[in-house]
Amino acid sequence: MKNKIENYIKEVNSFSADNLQELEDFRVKFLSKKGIIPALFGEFKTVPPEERKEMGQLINELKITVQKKIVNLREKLKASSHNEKQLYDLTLPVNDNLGGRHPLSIVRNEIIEIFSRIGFSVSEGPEIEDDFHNFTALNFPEEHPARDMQDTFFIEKDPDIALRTHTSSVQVRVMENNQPPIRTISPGRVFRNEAISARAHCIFHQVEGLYVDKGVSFTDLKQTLFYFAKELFGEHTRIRFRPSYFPFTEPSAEMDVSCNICGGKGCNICKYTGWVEILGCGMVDPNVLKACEIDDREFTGFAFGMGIERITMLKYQVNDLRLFFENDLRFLNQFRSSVD
Ligand code: 2NL
Repeated sequence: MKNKIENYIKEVNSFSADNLQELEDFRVKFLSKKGIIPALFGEFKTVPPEERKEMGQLINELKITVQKKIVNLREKLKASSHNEKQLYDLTLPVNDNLGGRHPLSIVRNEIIEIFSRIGFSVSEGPEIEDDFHNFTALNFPEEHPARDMQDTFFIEKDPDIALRTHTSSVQVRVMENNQPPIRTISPGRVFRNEAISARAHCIFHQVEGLYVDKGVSFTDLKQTLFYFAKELFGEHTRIRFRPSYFPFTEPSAEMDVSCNICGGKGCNICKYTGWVEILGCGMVDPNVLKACEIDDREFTGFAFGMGIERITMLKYQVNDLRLFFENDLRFLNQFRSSVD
């Protein structure tokens, strides 16, 4: 019996399992009710008294060896299955799913690029603005509807602090801090208290432009924006101006480009007019220059503002503005290969 037990101990010591099933079979073989160790304890009853002490110790040694072996192997098997999950095959080709620019960023960058080629700098400013920079300096009358809760998101009242409704507020800051010549564009997010629909959103993106110097005229405005339209929509693009009104410009106009889809022949994008509106513009109102401490007898300027969503919709024929904000990959992936 002594020999038999010693052989079992050797067997257990040299045992190793490749998986949990093999380990379980091992446990059953030794420890289950009908296993080797209970059988040895059964045999123990027949051992003569003078050998009992030694046999008892040997069987216990076997039992402990088996138990330790099981704990040990279980730990090892767990660790190695964990390692397997973390093994990377470094010979595989790299994943090319790298994401890409958002369509609004692509178009914004393109607009910035066009204006920087003709000497415009880029200026940025706070999204939370005071009343002076968002309204008063821009010649909004005291009772103008844009100053109303219904149109603007106010954060505090008295003094009024609100989310900016246009990036003109950035240009007011540029004029306050710099004397002409000033040539700058300000891209950024703006906020208006509007119901969300296919054509309107409470957050959208703008690029505004401002040029102030001695002798800046409406001709400069027209030529600059004509150049811009041709660069953005193609060299055959034509432009036209319609009179309009903004508190901060006088005279004011809206600019249309010949429809980039049908080339002006008429389609459902341009509603069969051949023209699509892309921006508002005008000569900076002298009151705005004065509010920013620029001498309105010495300097004149032009300014313009456009919605990036609107231009992106025209350029890529997107028919619902909400798509820009939903982050649906089926939509965004269509722009992935575009360079900015
Ligand atoms: C539009 C129209 C416009 C301006 C923005 C501007 C800025 C200063 C002074 C005067 Cl600091 N004007 N910006 C001028 C005319 C139109 O935006 O439809 N935007 C989406």
